[in-house]
Amino acid sequence: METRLPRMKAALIGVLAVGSALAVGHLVAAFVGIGASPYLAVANSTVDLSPQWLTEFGKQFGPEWDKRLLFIAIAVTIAVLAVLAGLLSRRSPVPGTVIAVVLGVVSIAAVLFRPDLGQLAVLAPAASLLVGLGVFRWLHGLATRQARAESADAGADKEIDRRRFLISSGGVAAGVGVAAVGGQFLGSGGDAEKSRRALGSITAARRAPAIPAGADFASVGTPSFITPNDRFYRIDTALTVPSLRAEDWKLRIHGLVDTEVEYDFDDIRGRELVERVITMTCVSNEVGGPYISTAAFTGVYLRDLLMEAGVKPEAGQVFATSVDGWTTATPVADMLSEERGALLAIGMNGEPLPLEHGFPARIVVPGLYGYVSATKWVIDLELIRDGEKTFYWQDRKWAKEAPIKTQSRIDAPRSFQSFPPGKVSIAGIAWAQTTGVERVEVRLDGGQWREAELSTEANDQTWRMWKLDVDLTAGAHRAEVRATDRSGYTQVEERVPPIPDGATGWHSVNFTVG
Ligand SMILES: Nc1nc2c(c(=O)[nH]1)N[C@H]1C(S)=C(S)[C@@H](COP(=O)(O)O)O[C@H]1N2
Ligand SMILES: [Mo]
Repeated sequence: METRLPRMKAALIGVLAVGSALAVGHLVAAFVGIGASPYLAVANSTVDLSPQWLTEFGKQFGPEWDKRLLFIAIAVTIAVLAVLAGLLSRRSPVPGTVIAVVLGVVSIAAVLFRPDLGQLAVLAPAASLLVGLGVFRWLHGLATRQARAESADAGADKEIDRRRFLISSGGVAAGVGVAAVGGQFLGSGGDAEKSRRALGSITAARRAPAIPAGADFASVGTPSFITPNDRFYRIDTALTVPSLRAEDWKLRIHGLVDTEVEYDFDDIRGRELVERVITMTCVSNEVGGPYISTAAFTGVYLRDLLMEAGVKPEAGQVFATSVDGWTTATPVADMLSEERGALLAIGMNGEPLPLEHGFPARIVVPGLYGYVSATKWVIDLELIRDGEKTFYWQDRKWAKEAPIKTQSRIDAPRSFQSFPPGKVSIAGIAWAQTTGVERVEVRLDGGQWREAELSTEANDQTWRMWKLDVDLTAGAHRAEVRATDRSGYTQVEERVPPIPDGATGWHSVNFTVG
């Protein structure tokens, strides 16, 4: 007589088999590169292969949330597949076996295509496949035996088989938890963090001028002039922070150069380090958005490194690659410009770069949005002809070149804040990197533009704070802001979205008095 597993049990077997496959893969990945975890590899490939609209849809949840949502969506998809695989295998283990092999091959392929993983990394999805298959066949066998005993009504055997299945599946579930947590713990950037701590502080021989007194209006609600490292905005496509030790880091400069050069961390640290205070901005910042921060970066001029290699005249762009395979390209002229002073940075606010901000080394180019310049975990610079290759966000319809647009934001009041009648301080930030902010104007309830007081300027590569004290009657009010830079350009009212090369429009805030 034909035996069929009960639905619940069949589904459970599917989930446990897939769960153990992913958990063991994650654990093995902790030793061969956490990115080889089949779960993370599939997630990373999903990010890289996502259609444009999905990427943009995800981004509106913010960089932390879109990652979390992606992890959840992938987990749910995998769980559904696991249940289906289980249900399809009620009569015979063949369908589940086939699905396991297919999933295994897909994750092996996903890992092989990650540019940041070595050969050994294949061990993780391979272990995953073997364990997944093993657990599936084993639990399926136990459950089938039990089902047979039940249909034959074999008294005591039935009870033994039932217990055996329960204990085995409980054991598998516990093992899944231990392996997943263990992998997460062992694989979470421990070596890189140790290497970072061993470096101590990073001090520049040529310090940036001290931040002038009155550079911010933090007392009335603007950000502090320097953003502390743990509050600096973070944007990247990395689902797990690349873990690279300073000892293992190398930067290669090649392509259209006279001589290819390679630097290790000591080469860079041993040079005369310079410190520059720079405001970084993300192109995906909406008008009024949070993706802007300022730090004192320490490093060496990229210009010096590029000159050592000798840039050939036909080179038009510097194509940069990070250890996790993310790429960008920056016009050679911007990298070589002395006024701009693009850096290969190894320090941020006196410390080595935090892991999330590109440890051991990143690029910072004042005046250009991060996606066309600020490669974190950078390991390779190739001089190419203009347009010879396309880079990560260019392939996703963002502009090839993207200087930062002059912008301003109201930080106080917050939207929908209410005040007692009397004096209200309106305050915020404005930025026009490499040009400098000339003037900021505020308009209340659609009235006359009034010039705001500007904070003391640190340099033309950083933001500038502004404030205006106003007396307002009771009721609802609306404040708008616009900045003018030293080229004479005044922000236009017309709103354009961030894609393809940065948002425009006036930021406004509604609040009430009374
Ligand atoms: N390797 C890598 N570097 C990257 C990115 C990335 O996704 N991967 N994102 C870029 C973008 S879009 C921005 S705005 C800046 C953000 O740098 P931060 O996270 O240190 O603020 O890094 C840039 N460098
Ligand atoms: Mo960005």
